[in-house]
Amino acid sequence: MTHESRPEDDLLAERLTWSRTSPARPIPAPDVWPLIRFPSTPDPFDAPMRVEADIVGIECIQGEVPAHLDGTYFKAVCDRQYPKAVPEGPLGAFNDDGMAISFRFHKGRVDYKSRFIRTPRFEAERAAGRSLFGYYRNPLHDDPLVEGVVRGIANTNLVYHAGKLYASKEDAPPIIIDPETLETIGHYDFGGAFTSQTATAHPKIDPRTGELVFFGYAAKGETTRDIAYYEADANGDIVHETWFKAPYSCMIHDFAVTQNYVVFPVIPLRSELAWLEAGESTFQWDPQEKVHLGVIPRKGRGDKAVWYEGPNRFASHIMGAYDDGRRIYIDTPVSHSSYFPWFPIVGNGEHDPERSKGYLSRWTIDLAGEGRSFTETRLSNVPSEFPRMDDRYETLTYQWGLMGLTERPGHDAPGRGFRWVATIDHRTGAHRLYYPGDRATVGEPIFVQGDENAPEGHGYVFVIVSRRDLMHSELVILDAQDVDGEPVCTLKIPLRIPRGLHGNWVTAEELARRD
Ligand code: V55
Ligand code: FE
Repeated sequence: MTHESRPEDDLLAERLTWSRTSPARPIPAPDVWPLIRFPSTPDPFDAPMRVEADIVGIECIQGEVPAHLDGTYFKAVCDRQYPKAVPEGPLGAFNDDGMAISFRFHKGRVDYKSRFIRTPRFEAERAAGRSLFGYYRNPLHDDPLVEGVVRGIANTNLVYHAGKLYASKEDAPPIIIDPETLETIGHYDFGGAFTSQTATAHPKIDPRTGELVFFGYAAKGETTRDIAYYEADANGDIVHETWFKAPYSCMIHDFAVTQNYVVFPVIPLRSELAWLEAGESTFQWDPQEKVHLGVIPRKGRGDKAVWYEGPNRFASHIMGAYDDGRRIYIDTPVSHSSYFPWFPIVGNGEHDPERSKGYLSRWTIDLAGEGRSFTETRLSNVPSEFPRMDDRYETLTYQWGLMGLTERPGHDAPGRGFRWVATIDHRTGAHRLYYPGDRATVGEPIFVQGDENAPEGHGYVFVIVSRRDLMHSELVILDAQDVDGEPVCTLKIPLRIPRGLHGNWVTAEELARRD
C-alpha cells in the first residue's frame, strides 16, 4: 500500500512548517491573568509540579554515594506550565513542556537542579499566561498569535556532544542549554549547516569516532515524508547531510546506527494532513501497513536507501544495533499493535492491551540475502520498553542491556506503569530484576560507568523511582551486575520529579571539554 501525497499537499504543507523562533508581534500581557486550573490526574503523584529547584547536597537515605563518581546525570522530564487550550485526551506526557533536571556528582556530594526549557513556545505562553499552542504535532489549530513559531517543547532527551547539551523533541530543531545552570541558550543550527525543520531526540554517538549521528523526519514540516540524515564530527561540525523520502509519513522516533550503516524504521504510526485539518490525532496506528527499514551506508546518499519490508508491527526504542559486514542486527521491543493507546487505530479498531505489549526482539537484515525482507526473533519473554545499553558499545557488538518492565509473568504488582528494572545478558538471555516496592514506579534506567576501563555492563544503573505513597522521588543507584541486590545507595529528592523520558550520564571530564 502507498499513501501518495495529494497535489495540494505541498501548498498546505507550508502551513505545517515553522519559520520563526519568536512571535511576529509581541504577545500582549492580559488585563487580568487567566485562572489556572488543571484537570485532575488519575494518580495525584502525576499532577503538574511546575517547580524549578536547586538542592545542594541531596539526602542519602540508604547506602553510600560512590565518592569517585564525578559527572552529571541529565534527564528530560515533562511538566505543564498551563492547562491545555484544546481537549487532547490522555496523551501521556507527549504534549507537555520540557524541563531539564540534573544530578551533579562530585566527591560524594550530589546536587539537584531543575529548569523549564525556555522554548519559543514556553516564552510565548508565559507572556500570555495561558496555552497558545493546541494539539500535539498540529499547528493548524493554534492561536493566530503564534502562527509560524517553532512548536517544539524539548521534552524528550538531553544529549551532550562536543561541549553542547542538546534538549530535544523530534518535531523541532535542537535547543542547547547550559550544562551547569540548565539555562536555555537557544535554538542551534550548527552554524547554518542544519536545515531540517526537525531533529530526532535519539541521536547516537559513535564511541570509536566521537561522531554524532542524527536525523530529522517530517523534515519539511508535519506529515511530509522527507527525512534528513546528518553526521557531525567529534568537534560538532556537520560533515554529512543527505535528504530522501520515507515510503509513507509516520513517527520515526528512534533509529539504528552501526559502524557501517544507518537504518530508518518506518513503522505504521502514520500521519496524514487530512487528520490535522480535521483536528483528529496527528498520528494514527494503521493495522494494514507494513514496516519498512531503510538502510543507508554511514555517510551514504539518501536516494540510494534500500528498503526492507516486514509485516505490520510496532517498535519505538532501539536497545542496540550492530553489523558484521553482511547482516545488520537491531534489538528493539516489538509489539503487534501500537504501544501508545492514545493514538487511535485507523478504521476505528479497539486497542488490545495484549497485542500492544512489546517484547525485546532482534530484527536481522541480510544485505546479501535474496529479496528485500528482514527476519524477527524474540530475545525476551517479558514485556518491556525503555531499552538502554552500556553506551560505550553504541554501534558495536554488545551483550548487555537494560530495560523497564510493566509486568513480570507470575508476579502480581498492584498499580500501573513501569514497575521493574531488568538487565539482559544476550549470551544467555538471562534477566536480573530490581523491584522498588508496591507503591513505586520507575523511570528509564541508564547505565553509568564507574571506571571507563571496566568491562561492558560493569558499573552502575541509575533509576528515578516515584514513591507514590510518600509523594517524593528517589534516585536509586544499583550495581549494574547485581541489580537484584541491595541498592548501592538511595538519594531522596523531597519533591515529585515530573514523569520523564530519556537521560544520560556525562563525566566531569567530558563536561570540562566545553568550548
Ligand atoms: C515519544 C515521546 C514523545 C514524542 C514522541 O516514544 C515519542 C516516545 C515526549 O514526547 O513526542
Ligand atoms: Fe524516546
